Amino acid sequence: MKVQVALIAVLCSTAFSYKTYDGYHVLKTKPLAQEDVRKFDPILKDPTFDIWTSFRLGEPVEIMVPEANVTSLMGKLLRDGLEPTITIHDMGPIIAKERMEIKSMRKTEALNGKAPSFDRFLDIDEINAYLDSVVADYPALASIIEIGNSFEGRPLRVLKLSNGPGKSGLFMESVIHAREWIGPPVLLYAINELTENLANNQAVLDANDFYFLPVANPDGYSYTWTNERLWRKTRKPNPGSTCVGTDPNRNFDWAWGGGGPHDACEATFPGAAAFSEPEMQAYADFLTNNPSINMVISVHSYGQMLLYSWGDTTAPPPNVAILDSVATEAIAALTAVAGTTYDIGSISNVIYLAYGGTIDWVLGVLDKQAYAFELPGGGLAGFNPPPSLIVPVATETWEAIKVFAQNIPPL
Ligand code: 0X9
Ligand code: ZN
Repeated sequence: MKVQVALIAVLCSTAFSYKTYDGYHVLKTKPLAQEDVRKFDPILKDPTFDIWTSFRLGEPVEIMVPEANVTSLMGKLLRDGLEPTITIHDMGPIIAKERMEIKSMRKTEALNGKAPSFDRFLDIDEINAYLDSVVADYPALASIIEIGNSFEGRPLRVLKLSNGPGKSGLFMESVIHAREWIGPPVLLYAINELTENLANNQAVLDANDFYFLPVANPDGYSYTWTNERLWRKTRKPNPGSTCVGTDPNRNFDWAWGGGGPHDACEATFPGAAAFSEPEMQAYADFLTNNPSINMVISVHSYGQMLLYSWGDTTAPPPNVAILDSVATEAIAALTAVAGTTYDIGSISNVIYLAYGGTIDWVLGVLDKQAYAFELPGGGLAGFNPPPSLIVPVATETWEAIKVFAQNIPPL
């Protein structure tokens, strides 16, 4: 009996440790004008509020807020003339539904003895199993390179696809921001195209090597599956603060720490120092040590934007003409699939100044071409797109990836 009670207690605590988001609201402002941008400064500093979108002029801002703080945030936004409306009255059911769906699909897969596919999101173990299966099925093409370990000791696993030596490489990475779940399926779909569907993509693999890091922030990504669906940062504690984690996309050693001072509780906390996060240090070291990698694509969500440098200044980089023309050609190919539109431009001009970002470091320090996708979101549900969106997003994005691949600078 005692054992049973203890067991039930353990089961309950496990079942209930996942943050419910019950009562969390999402508020949406009017489309932003230039003079509105600074009104968000206090909201950005306060961890009570979670700004979802990469905000930009002419677009509304979406902010998630716990029930207890809805009135005060509404008041502030009203006073600031930002015309808030409520788009979601309760995030709880959205989070719960996503989880239930995954659970039931896993059950069906187990019953049918079928591997998971692009009809649902995969946790880190499932992603790793997929990468292992690719190596098992295509040993002549595929290999796994462990480029380092996360703070909590998870390996950072890069899948390399190559059919011969001496080629220029494309490196792609996703979920540097843990909650941006639509990223990994886009990378896995590309891997699938270059293996299972190689017959249609032979020329792509003949021309270049490919490196995929589907889980660039494994501790954060794991945490979104076990504890908090909308976690963004790494999971390394910050001495002297109760707030955990660093924004990996502010942790690179390029204009690091700009726009400060910073507090560990900010969503965009850049860390105690550049490359304070072992994941980002490993990422940077890998690119540094593999000079044949001549292009990097960082996959984020959401916002339907294709971004290039700089993030830390509105001045254009020296190679802006190339960056812009490749990006434009890639997005034209993407849009041709189903009409999805993207904004194209530099981070600082399209959204906001961002310091210590991945792609700025790649261009500024390594002098390699780098781009960032902000993939489509899930409508009102932002970071929780329905799984039915995976295939359409992955399919159209693959068309853009092929254009990027055609434009990798040769060795
Ligand atoms: O703020 C960020 O880090 C990015 N937006 S997100 O919603 N994914 O957090 C935008 C910064 C631009 N840089 C890259 N997308 N790499
Ligand atoms: Zn992101």
